[in-house]
Amino acid sequence: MTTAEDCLFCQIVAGEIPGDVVLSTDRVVAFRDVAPVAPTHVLVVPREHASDAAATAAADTALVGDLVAAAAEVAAADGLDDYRLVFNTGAGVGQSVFHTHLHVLGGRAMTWPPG
Ligand code: DGP
Repeated sequence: MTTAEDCLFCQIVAGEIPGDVVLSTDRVVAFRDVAPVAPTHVLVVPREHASDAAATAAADTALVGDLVAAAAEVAAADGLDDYRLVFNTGAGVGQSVFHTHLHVLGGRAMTWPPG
């Protein structure tokens, strides 16, 4: 289990590892994904460490709303009317970093369902 001490995204939030930060508040930080899969691919993360969105919700329900509100700001700043928000939850569906993060994806056509 990833703890705050050995967490990559905690280190980006703390400025210990460089990140292309596009939004920062007292509660959340948003930075561009290092391996973008769309023209806009931003990760919105809570400053407070939790392993996934459900754990964040259990600890601080309003913080999930803060993530979504920040995602909307990020999308608007990139000129997006249409965008996709994704919380991967669990390795089985592709979660690879175990610090809650909301993917903001946009700038190209997308299909549904996802792969
Ligand atoms: P997920 O697969 O849902 O856990 O998404 C993790 C995302 O994190 C993935 O799209 C790649 C991104 N990522 C991994 N390492 C780094 C990093 O060091 N910096 C940035 N900006 N993104 C990273």
